[in-house]
Amino acid sequence: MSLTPPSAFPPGFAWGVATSALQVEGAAAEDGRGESTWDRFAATPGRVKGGDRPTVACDHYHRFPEDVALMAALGVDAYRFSLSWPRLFPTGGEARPLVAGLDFYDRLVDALLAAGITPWATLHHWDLPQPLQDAGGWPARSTVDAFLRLAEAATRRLGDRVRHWLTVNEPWVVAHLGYGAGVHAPGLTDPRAALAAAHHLLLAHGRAVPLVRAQVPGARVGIVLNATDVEPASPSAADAAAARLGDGHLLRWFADPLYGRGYPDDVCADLRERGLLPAGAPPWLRPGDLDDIATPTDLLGVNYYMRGVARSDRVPEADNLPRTVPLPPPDRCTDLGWEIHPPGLTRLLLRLHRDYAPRSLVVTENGAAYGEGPDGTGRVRDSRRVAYLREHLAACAEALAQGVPLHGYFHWSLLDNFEWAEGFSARFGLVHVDFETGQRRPKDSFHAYRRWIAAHRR
Ligand code: IFM
Repeated sequence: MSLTPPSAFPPGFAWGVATSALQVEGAAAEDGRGESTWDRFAATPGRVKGGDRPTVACDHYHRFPEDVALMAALGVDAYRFSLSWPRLFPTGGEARPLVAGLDFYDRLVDALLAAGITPWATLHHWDLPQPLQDAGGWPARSTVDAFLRLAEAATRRLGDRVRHWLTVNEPWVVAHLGYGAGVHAPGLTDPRAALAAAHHLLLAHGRAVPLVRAQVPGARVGIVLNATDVEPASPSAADAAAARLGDGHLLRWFADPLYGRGYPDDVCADLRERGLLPAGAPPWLRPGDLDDIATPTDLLGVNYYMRGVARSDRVPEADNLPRTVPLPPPDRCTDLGWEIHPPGLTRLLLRLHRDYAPRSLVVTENGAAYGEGPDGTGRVRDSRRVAYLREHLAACAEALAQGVPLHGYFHWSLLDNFEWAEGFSARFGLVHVDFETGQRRPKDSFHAYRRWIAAHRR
């Protein structure tokens, strides 16, 4: 499968797969678990494709031993999973976590360790307890304190065995798709609330970092950002400005404060122009917040899926230069229409290394939605995912060759799962899941990744 030599990846490089609690666990009403914003959102007609609900999902809550065995067969070093917030704190407001919820993660972690797989835990991968949302959700500062109780409880119980902790997954998505665009839970369309949510997600991250370190000997802690390399559609000045601003909203708004630079001036100016920020300090920014957000971390997680191309809407189309970045042909898009562009991953990693110099970079997610199912023999021939995987692993190797301190790659996802507003229709797994029976079938890409890992592990 590969022309990339084993020496391209350093010894100790973490080969992994990723999932998140809401997307795979199911067992929505078991052992005292509370309702999350995604349970409520999915139960609301018209919000999730096909009316799909995550109530059972992949039933990972019960089938995790089988899933750990699959990971062992795949040969991964690491499994990135998330903790279900409402499984630990059903309302988010309890003083103590639910023992049954912690017991589940205990069993999962022990099974992983017994299989020689390193657990990487994400504290918040979008399943906010609904009562916390009813009290204001991420736009409310009180949610930060509730998150710190989650971080404290999780690291206290698991910190003797879990060293790798990721605080928040993709704050841009939580804030802007959930509170701005309304296409994710909780489904609000208030861009000012989205900005407050983004700030509180960053603050929650920054304040959790010392707390994790205090409880976890030798902790490796960081945050996960979704990012892409935004290219201008043409060489025009207007498209260059659009690309710069697009990158500002998507990446710099998060990475700049995380690395001690505060919120970027050009994005603040754009938000003021659009009436979304006041002339003075934003109402959600308090003294000391930016210092907390900039607490140094051990690693930066990057989720990369597709290329971003910016075309200015500030000049009439007729006055702009012709596009030099053509629209992608269908065979360079996944089933969700996301453009496949592996060089963008190399460029993104190089750029993060150059501009922010994180101690370590990890690709915490990368993958593609393709719908292939079992053929008459039960085999799942997902050759498009095999190609996607190979091309992106080669892009990682290229970044390493150019000096990026990249220390891991986690494929999204181990299993087909509940893909948020797309429901079960978008399949990202290396393993096919029959959502009627729960049956797992490793796809061709599973075997391709297994061979790649065996060939490249040092
Ligand atoms: O499924 C999601 C995941 O939960 C967060 N990152 C992107 C994936 C694919 O959309």
